[in-house]
Amino acid sequence: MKNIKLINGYPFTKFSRETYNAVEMKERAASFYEWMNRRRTCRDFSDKPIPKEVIENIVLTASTAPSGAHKQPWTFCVVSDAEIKSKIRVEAEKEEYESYNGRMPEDWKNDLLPLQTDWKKEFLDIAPYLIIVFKKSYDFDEEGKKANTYYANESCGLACGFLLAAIHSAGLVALTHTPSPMNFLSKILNRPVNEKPYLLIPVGYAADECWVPDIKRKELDDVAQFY
Ligand code: IYR
Repeated sequence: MKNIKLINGYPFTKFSRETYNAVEMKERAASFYEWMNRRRTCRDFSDKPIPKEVIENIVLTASTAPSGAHKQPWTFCVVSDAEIKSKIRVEAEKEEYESYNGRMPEDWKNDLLPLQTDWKKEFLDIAPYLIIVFKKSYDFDEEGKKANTYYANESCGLACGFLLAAIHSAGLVALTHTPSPMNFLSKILNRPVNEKPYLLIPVGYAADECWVPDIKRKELDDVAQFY
């Protein structure tokens, strides 16, 4: 039976987990870093199908992320329907065309040159799944009354991090795509007023031939200060 005790009337369950000795811990931390450092953002997807169950577990993993007051202020819209994907591509490309041809300042476009991105987003049709993450700035309770969420931005960022790690762990690739503005996603997916589009993430196998920018990641000294 589950070990439950009440603290001020609220149920708590006893938490325990395995620990590792220093040697094992060093080895696990190093190999996890090595594994995560192999993750790359990909723009060339295969259309090869993925079992739905895999996507379900990826979304469940994302939803294990910590969130403000445990409100889990997110909805993951999972799109595999070709017609909806195509609608999303048309609208995303409209916005991206405007962004690349006027809205984005020159220095921004220059910073993107090493990544060779442009307004064309064919991956939105090709990737077998698009996961569109919606952020709930507030929620509705069972009676339909407004209910608060907290740190929805931070919470969704954490959930997306977990999502990307889960995708990587399954041997799949993703792209954190940020069409801007992205309110067209609320319309196409018919989302309620309390949800705002947060990130659009195509998921799939990398294409047989997939090239990614030859970028380097910052050294520890450049990203950390030890006190
Ligand atoms: N939203 C555009 C532009 C873009 C912006 C950043 I910052 C990137 O790291 C990559 C692309 C797009 O998705 O193409």
